[in-house]
Amino acid sequence: MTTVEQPPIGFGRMHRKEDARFVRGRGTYVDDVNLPGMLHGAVLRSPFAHARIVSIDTAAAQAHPRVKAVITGQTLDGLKLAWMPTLSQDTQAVLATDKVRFQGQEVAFVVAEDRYAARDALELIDVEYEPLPAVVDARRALDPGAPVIRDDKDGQTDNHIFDWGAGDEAATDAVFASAEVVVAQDVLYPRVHPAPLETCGAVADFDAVTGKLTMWCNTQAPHAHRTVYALVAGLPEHKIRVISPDVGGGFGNKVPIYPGYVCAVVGSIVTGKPVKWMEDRSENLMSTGFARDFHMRGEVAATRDGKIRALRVKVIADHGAFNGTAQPTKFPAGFFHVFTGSYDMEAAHCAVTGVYTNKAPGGVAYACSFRITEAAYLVERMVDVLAYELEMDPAELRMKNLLRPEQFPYPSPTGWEYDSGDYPRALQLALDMAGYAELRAEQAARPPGGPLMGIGISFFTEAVGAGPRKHMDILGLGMADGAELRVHPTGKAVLRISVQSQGQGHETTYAQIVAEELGIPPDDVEVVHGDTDQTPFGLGTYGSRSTPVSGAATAVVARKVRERARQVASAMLEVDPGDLEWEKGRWYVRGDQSQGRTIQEIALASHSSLELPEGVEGHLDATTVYNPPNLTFPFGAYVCVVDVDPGTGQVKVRRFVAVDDCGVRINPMIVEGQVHGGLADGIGMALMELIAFDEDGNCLGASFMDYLLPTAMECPSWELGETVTPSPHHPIGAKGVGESATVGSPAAVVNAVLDALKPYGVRHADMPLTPAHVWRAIQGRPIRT
Ligand code: PCD
Repeated sequence: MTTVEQPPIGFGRMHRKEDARFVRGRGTYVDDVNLPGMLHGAVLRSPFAHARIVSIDTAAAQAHPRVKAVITGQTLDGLKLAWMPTLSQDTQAVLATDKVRFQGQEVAFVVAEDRYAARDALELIDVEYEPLPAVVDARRALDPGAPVIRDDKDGQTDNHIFDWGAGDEAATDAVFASAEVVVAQDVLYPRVHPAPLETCGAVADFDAVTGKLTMWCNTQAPHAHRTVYALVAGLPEHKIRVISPDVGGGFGNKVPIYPGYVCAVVGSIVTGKPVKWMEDRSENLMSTGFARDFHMRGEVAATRDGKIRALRVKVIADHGAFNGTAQPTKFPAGFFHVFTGSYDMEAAHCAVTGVYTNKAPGGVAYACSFRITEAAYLVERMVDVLAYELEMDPAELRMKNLLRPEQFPYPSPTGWEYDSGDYPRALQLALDMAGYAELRAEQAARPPGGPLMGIGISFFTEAVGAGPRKHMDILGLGMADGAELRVHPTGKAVLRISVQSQGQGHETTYAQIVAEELGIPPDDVEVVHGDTDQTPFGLGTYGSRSTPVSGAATAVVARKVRERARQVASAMLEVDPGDLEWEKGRWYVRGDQSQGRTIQEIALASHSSLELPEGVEGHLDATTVYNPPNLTFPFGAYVCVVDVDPGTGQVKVRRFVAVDDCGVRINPMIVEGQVHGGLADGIGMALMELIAFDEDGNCLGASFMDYLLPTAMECPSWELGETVTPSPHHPIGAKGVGESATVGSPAAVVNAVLDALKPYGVRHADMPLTPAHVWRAIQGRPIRT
């Protein structure tokens, strides 16, 4: 148990300010928004994965006494809204006009007086489909003769989306050609879903008199959404207000713009009333942004004594029916090219081919800064596969190859510059905490044929904080973020930021950054976010970018205010500004500590009749836009211990040691909470979670009965450790951490299970390692999903 006494004036453990409303059930989520006269929308979805639409008959639904409007693709076509842009510069059907391309695709939208009537009326819509063969396996999508999914696109004659690569292919091939040892392994990162507890939804309210659209929507990126609506609908931005209220988890699922949002807007325009649309659980799992679905073939070249020389990987990326991934434009495979991970090597190359399949669009960065989870998993699996082949201890193999502290800033073979790190120290700490030698001794003492135990290690490096405007934009919007800080006369402050909390505790940590810089207690700093009318422009919260970008903006804007305060203090104390020294919360005269003014006194004076020097404006406020010079590179070392019952294949996670380094921690308690959540996520993906399809493209996992989420039952009591290697370019030395554990933990769990299965000669098996899957692997029949 953590005890928290006084809230710190700055960094430190502090209970989350927002919890006062959350634990009392007083949060305001989008489904809590109820406007006078509000109507309810529901989406009719395709039962087929691939079918031509022959006809849609909406007459019976229109005749339903409580129905106000029925909208189809044809209605939208007339408004030029049947298709919308995706965040990857593809197009996506809002409501299908010609064909349906995945099971669960949006076909029609009913607006009714209540949500039950809206749902009932869906059943009155008669759609005639002509089923087509479906492409379900991404590895078959480019086969000659495979049905072409996107025949709506001019010039698209197959299911190919992009080819993309990074690294030096020739140099890599040359190392492979001369390597003593080469191992190759097919590794699948299966399709999983972020599955936030709160599903996606919106309330659209178009005011025909003022021409203003107000959109309550649980988006992770309110400003980016507003700009896209402006571009699509031709409305000026000041006539659109996006309000993202309290959000019940995002995890990347709430980054894209979904057809339901656009339908709610159209519904409001058509009916003249506010329209609410909330999806249910199955809709969320079936049709909104899934994650991963990367088919990878990794190869590692090494010396016989275990020095890794090169890494090479080919990927088939399944993007579903519309390319709806979200990542900086230049990088269609996201940041997958950090796949060399934490290791020193001569060369590396990755080649990624993106394909369409008849599955829901997505590939969102689920707790993953754009495909880093896939990359970290691949390299950590490959290192264990190499250890298996060389019969080396996986900890020793990692120690031998980890980047050394003196190599930072480290230019990676695929173009990154890792900012800072001390990797061996983090791994050693994790091994010590776990008691690695004793665990290996326990394992060695086990009699053959009995219960199995395995020890799995993973070491990860992330690249978070997208990103420098020079390299990074989404739909042409640079990834810089604004911040505004205003100190009231009484010394209380309001901070306005562009990023959007979904449970991370921004209202607390951003107040703590201001507190650290200005000495104003965090309880006196109000953090305003999630409303485009009230906050400066910025690209939102995902890819653990808030601390690296917006956290930096907050520190910078607070420092600007501190400088303004210095000018005011100099007028108050009648000394030169250069003769003032800062201590937290106060400017004082150098050499005479007793002569000083607190930030609160200065705030009042700045609003008073005090005469200020030439060129110094009154009031205590500032704005800034922060364009990060580089990403931040958090890292960590994880050790997982599992027990496996060879009779049933049941895996139990006995222990999990996680050492994370995210640079300076603003609120260590929040950081630990973030890590706990991510570790649970990792256990879920490693052992339980899979969005599966049959060969016709029917989605088999569209409920929590099939799509299993981890609970406390599956999780051990986490053992956390930390090292602190500040980011040299971040104003407060912080790196992002929100996704670290989700990125790092799946490989530790999988490596542990495969370590346990070693006596059976199993080198690799794909996630999720369900009991059936593990049992089959033991029988020598590993299955591919
Ligand atoms: N921190 C501190 N320190 C440091 C770092 C950090 O303190 N060094 C903290 C902050 O402030 C915050 C948190 O922690 O509060 C986090 O952060 P970051 O890392 O920066 O992150 P952000 O941006 O804020 O967030 C985001 C993330 C993500 S991305 C995800 S997935 C997830 C995470 O976050 N999600 C979530 N976490 C979480 N939590 C919760 N509760 N919920 C949610 O939803 Mo993506 O891309 O979207 O997929």
